[in-house]
Amino acid sequence: MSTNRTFTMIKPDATANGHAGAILDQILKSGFKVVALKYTKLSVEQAQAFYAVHAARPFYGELVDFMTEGPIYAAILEKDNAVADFRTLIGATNPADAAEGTIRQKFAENIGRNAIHGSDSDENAAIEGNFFFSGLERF
Ligand code: 3AN
Repeated sequence: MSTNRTFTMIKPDATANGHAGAILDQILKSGFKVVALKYTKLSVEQAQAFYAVHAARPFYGELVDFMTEGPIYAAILEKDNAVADFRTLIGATNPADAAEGTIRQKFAENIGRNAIHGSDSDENAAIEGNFFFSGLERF
């Protein structure tokens, strides 16, 4: 059921800083099940396409540079109310505003280098999951 799924990336900052294991542990302990998971590195073209919705924003170039600077973990996750519950788990976009104990409060550097992505709607969760994973890669 797509309404029970979300998509995430552990971004290059958190991956390079060795936080991926702790972040995955917190995700799993919060009740999310892994449907698909891969360790990969986005090309500039892939990052531009993934963030095309932000193409007009002033931070777009910076965002593409950041998201292509190193490898990431991409995953589809399953849980009741997945999109909203995952946004709560990761915290506000700006880690300075993120609630205590959230992934961004614990692991993010700043609003640009903010450790983790979480889909903002069921529709985008499906689009983003399809961007990274074929049907054969989901269990
Ligand atoms: P979220 O990831 O919390 O849904 P969005 O969709 O507003 O936030 O932004 C997408 C990504 O763009 C963020 N995860 C962050 O990496 C980057 N971003 C957002 N706002 C800024 C900003 N003011 N400066 C630099 N990067 C930003």
